[in-house]
Amino acid sequence: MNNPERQQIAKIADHFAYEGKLIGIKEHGNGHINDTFLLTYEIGNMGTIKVILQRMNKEIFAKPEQMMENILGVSAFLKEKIIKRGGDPYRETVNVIPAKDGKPYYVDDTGEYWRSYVYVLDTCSFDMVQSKEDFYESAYAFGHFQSLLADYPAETLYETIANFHNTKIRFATFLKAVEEDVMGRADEVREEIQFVLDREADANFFTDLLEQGELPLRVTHNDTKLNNVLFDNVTHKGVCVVDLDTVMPGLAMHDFGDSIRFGASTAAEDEQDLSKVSCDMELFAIYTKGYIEGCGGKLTAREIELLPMGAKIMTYECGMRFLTDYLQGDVYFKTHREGHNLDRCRTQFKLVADMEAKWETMQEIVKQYLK
Ligand code: GN1
Ligand code: MG
Repeated sequence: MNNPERQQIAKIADHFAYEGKLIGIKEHGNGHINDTFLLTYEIGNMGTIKVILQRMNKEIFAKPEQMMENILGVSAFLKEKIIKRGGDPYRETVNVIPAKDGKPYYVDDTGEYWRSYVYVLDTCSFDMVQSKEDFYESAYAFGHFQSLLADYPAETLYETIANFHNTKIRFATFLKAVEEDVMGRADEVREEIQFVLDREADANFFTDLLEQGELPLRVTHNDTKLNNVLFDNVTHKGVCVVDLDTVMPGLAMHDFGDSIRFGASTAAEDEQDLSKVSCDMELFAIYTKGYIEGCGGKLTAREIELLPMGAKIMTYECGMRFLTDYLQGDVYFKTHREGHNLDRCRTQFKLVADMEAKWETMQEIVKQYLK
């Protein structure tokens, strides 16, 4: 970060209900959508305190006010449960710090939306699985998150991104992007396009079952990447589920699947050497155990049976989204190099193919929980 950028952030920070003197500004995290900063304040002689300041992506979240209303509602609900269980409400869920005018966000002169969170002390996050135990912890944390929200009034939640995990609609958007080919990139990715087309049935799978009323809609997180769980530095317990931007009614299989596509992969999401990319069955088994246990017996047999399908479809959908964005000129996900979205798409499709090859094993693993 350069000085003018720092000054800009300091100016924004002035509008939040912070106390003390701002002594440090750093970029933070690896999200693909929002811009995140870690601010350090010195409060008199009492030492320092850190807070998160985030610019929300208003192209993607068209109604930031509604998103913040969701987050306030969900986090207040979680806080109450955490306190009842003797937990620490400042560590185990997100805490929004309001702007000086009391609103949960601040709009700057250029129309950008900002928000702030309490920084959860002595925690860390990972972009790749470091140990099996950590992966179990993340699974338990996401499962538990869902189970805590099982009685949340789902009808009060706004849909922050319409049809977010509607794979059927994602498929239609993809087809349109191929047809329009605004960047003239389609010819170069015929193989990837074919990969998507060959699996159209997968795109319709969950939407069809939902229409037939076969699956329960739950309040789900919808962005269950490993780096959306904070781990305690010392105990390595999964302490806090963050990034509540897409908490909406959804499918348990989607939450499960998104974690698998990201965390059970043997390589980074944007790895260019595809020979390194595969879906680790041991990690798949560990996540399955942690997630089912975290959900505390709330998943139906049908949901458990469909967990492998969730993994495959979420990976397919994510790859399709990266490819769509590549075709549309990299307008959605942040990219840091040429062809970044294409690299990401290829890892996802490699994972899908690998899951297809390991399908029987995945079925066997979840079957143990159906007895
Ligand atoms: C985005 O912002 P981040 O990194 O948590 C995206 C997810 C994708 C993910 C792929 C709102 O998540 O849906 O799965 O990138 N979030 C949104 O890494 O689109
Ligand atoms: Mg996110």
